[in-house]
Amino acid sequence: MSDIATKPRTRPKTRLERPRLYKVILLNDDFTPRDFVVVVLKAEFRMSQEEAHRVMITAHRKGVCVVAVFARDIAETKAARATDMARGKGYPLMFSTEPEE
Ligand code: TYC
Repeated sequence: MSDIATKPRTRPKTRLERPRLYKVILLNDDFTPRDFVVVVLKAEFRMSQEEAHRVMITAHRKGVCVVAVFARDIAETKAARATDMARGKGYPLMFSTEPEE
């Protein structure tokens, strides 16, 4: 084995890994009105009408759409708030989160 491989570390590892980012994902359902999905996207994710409509239509056609990417706690809070907004109106709309690769 070479010297380089066996040499003990002389100082502690100081570089930290960058924290993982999390995707907020919009899931399609058969009941939530399209316009309401757009309202939620604009309110919770600060999207323009056009952007929110595009994301809503993508989820409607494909089943899911990535809304945005955040640090874990922000992604989870926004997904929960957006889902709760729909629950408050009696709609089954769902937002979930998952880590980026
Ligand atoms: N599919 C719903 C309808 O036809 C609209 C909708 C779109 C619901 C996107 C959820 O994530 C969604 N009323």
